[in-house]
Amino acid sequence: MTDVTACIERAARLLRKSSNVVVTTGAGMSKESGIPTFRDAPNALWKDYDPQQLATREGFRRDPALVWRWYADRRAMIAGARPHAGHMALAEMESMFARFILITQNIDNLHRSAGSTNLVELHGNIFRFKCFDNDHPVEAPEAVDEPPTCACGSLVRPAVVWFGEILDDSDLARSFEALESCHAIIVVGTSGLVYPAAGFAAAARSAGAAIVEINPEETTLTAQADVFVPSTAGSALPMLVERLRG
Ligand code: BJW
Repeated sequence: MTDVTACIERAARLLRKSSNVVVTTGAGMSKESGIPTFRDAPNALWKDYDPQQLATREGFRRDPALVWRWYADRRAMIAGARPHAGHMALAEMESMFARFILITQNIDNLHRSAGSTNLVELHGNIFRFKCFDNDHPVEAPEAVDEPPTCACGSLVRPAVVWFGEILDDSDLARSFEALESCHAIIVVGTSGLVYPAAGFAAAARSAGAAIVEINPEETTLTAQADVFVPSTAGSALPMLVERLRG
């Protein structure tokens, strides 16, 4: 029996005792769909740019066309991606527990495409748009090289959450209500560096929940996890669902 199989079995045992489960996912969840993680080496075209500078209001103010093109390139790449077996496993998991919520930091729509419905997209969605000054929702604009203009005169931007921006109140309320009552939290494919998501496992733990982490690399969370599964989302999640079905 491999270590991973033993870890999956331990995770399944914990989850069988739980009727209220939170799953939280980060960029590693989408890696096997061909989408690079946020902190992976960037592709050649963007190697001279720091995502932490581009994904900010200051970055957009400084050079709106540059930030617009960065998102347009990423959107084109994401549009060609499909959910993998791990996304499908999480969609199936939704019906296995009396209460279940999936809180993703990903903006790529893949959980929705896989069929997850009780979903919080904490950092927004790259296929939605709003204006920079007033947050007016804007219909998906034509593919253009420069940000278009909203009816109010403000430039249009992707409806994602940049560094330093406040997250949506109702998304946060739904998330913390679930975290404060869950029996177990499964943390998949996040480096745990960006708040508030980086604090979710600790919030769930303070309320008495068990922590399962799935990641091929150890993270800042690993030492606190009850079970660490050293594997990828696309491999570990289908195995876990299989064990839960059995
Ligand atoms: C695999 C795998 C496989 C690989 N399978 N796994 C408290 C303390 C300090 C600072 C702050 C704080 N509270 C707030 C802040 C400021 C800031 C923050 O956290 N800064 C940190 C850098 C320190 N947070 C914010 O600004 C947030 N706003 C906020 O809190 O407002 C109130 C406030 C503001 C200011 C001060 C205080 C309070 C907003 C955060 C918005 C983040 N937005 C981004 C961009 C979204 C749009 C876009 O994509 O362009 O969201 S940043 C980026 O990081 C993106 C991601 O969702 C996010 C997290 O990254 P993630 O998902 O963890 O990806 P990676 O790449 O880091 O990790 C991938 C992992 O996958 C790795 O572990 C791999 O090993 C693993 N992996 N293959 C499974 N196959």
